[in-house]
Amino acid sequence: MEYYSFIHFSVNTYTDQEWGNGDEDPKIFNPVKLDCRQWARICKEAGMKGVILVAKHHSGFCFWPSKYTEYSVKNCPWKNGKGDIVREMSDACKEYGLKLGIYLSPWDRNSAVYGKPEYITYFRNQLKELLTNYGNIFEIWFDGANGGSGYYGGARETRKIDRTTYYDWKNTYKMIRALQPNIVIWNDNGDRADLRWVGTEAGYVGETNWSLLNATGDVPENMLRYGVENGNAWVPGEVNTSIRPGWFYHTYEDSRVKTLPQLLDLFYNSIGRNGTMLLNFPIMPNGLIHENDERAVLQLAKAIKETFAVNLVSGAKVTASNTRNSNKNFGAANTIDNDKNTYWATDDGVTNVSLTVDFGKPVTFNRFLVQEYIRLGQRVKAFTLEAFVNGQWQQLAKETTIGYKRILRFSTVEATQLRLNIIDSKSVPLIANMGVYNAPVVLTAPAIMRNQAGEIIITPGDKEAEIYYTLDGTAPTATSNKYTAPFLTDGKVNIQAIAYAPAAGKSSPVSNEQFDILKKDWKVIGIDEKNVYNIIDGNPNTAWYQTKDKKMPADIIIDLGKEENLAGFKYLPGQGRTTGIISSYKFFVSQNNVDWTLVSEGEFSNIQNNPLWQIKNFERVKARYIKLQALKNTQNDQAAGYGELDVITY
Ligand code: FUL
Repeated sequence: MEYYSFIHFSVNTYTDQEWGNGDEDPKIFNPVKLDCRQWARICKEAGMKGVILVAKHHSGFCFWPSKYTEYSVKNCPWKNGKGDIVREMSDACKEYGLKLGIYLSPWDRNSAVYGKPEYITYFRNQLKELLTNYGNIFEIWFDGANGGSGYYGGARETRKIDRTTYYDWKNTYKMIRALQPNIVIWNDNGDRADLRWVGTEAGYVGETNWSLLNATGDVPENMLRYGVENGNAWVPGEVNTSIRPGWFYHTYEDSRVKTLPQLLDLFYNSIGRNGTMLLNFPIMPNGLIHENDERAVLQLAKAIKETFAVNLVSGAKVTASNTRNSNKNFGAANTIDNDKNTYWATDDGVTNVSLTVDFGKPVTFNRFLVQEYIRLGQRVKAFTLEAFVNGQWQQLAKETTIGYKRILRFSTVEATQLRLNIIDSKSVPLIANMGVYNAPVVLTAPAIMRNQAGEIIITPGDKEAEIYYTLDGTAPTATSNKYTAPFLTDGKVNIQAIAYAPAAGKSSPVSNEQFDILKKDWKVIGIDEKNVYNIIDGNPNTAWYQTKDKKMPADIIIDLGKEENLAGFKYLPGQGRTTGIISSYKFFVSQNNVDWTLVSEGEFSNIQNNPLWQIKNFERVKARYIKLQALKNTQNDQAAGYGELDVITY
């Protein structure tokens, strides 16, 4: 189970919230196109092995007709209250050959008895339903989140519990294991479970990653991230993250689905670091996974497939500097026989040892995969990787743990031999499998920005890609200007760029950016904060927000340094947050920063759902100063934020 999905969907999908409060009317839950087969098909095509369905999130709303509450699909319009999403998911998983897991939130903001002992009975009853009626469940997920406040049957108060003792996990675990002997328990609430959180939802685990923790005691963040070398409990790390910023669906995140380079980072930083990868799909109100999410995850699947299609060690010769009892059963060849159950081992006490792969000819590669024979524990503490290039050994990597699987990325080399040096190991190292691959260059359209100084910076999705660009409006090819470092430009620039993989002779789609006048001499007036220059630094990922005490209308005034011929302006809201997105504005110009002329006013339509560049043209006018006045934001509060502000000149 290296790779599986999360499915987040509930009543709060319909209120556009990340957490439901427990008082959402079940009548809002009406996913008219709900199709668990679509979810399962996408997971299967993505190469996943299973699905963890959020059967009940913090709102308390149940996806199955539980006998123990009315707050469920029983009382929603979908299928006239006769539906059961857990059943449909379980059937779809069977059809697509996927395993089913369940997320059941311990925190329940609907339940009147939450916080009291009776709730534990309620919780266990629900667990029993889920673990009895839907076949084999491979994993059960107990979220640790508890924000305190909630509806709680109408009490509308804050209820605090001690999450280490309240749920009496010991007895709950007993019940779970009796009902589902093969289940894996994930729990962020106290008693040690079978899998651990890695301390972040950002999609990575430590490069050093021990699959061990201590069976008792606290687990501070560094233990979550790196595990515990000498821990006495087997608790591997599971990397959970969402394909979008949020766990639940929000239209305004349609343009923020993780890109292929981001998803590849996630893959290498989870599965590639001895972790599992649990990737979330938020479900839309209509009951489907959005096409952007599907496209992204299938692109990842394709990239993984292409990368690992040909293992370059097959046909190579492997030798070891030491082999246990010089016995062939523990021979080096076991590491390339494609069988995870055979392994190479050394004599007792030999923990500094190497394994050399001789390709017999020059081979080009940029990925190395290695696996320990994990049934006998995780052992390797330090290793290096070297390639024999032009008659010399060259170090490619210096690392710590391996574990079940470790995958290293490095710049492409051409070498005749490869050497894995185990430097230190807790005990005799046992290596079950090795792989050497040549990943194709990822060809996504490069990102182009121009900073305030006027430097053009082009970043490819894969640092091995070459970049070519044009400034004359023609389509770039591999014979255009080659980009090697940021370069200065002045005035209006129309730039087009491609990423190019020379070996494959393939190029990415074209990126195109048009920059207007240089902002080098621009000054933000009246705001004495360095970060305010994030507004004009050309980087969409840096933003500035008006201070909390600032009320609407909130102004930003910029001195352009000299009189300019203005014909419009552009506004990009902050990309990192959903607050401070200006929706209603006035735009003024001035020659002297005293007398202002209104040149444009109106709204930025649909900016909450699609927080992209807003372009407003106005009658030509000459001016030195510009003022963007925020009148309203999408949340009807006083916050005003800016990712970028720019002008259009004639
Ligand atoms: C968190 C929850 O609060 C989120 O809503 C989400 O379910 C995530 C997987 O875990 O702790």
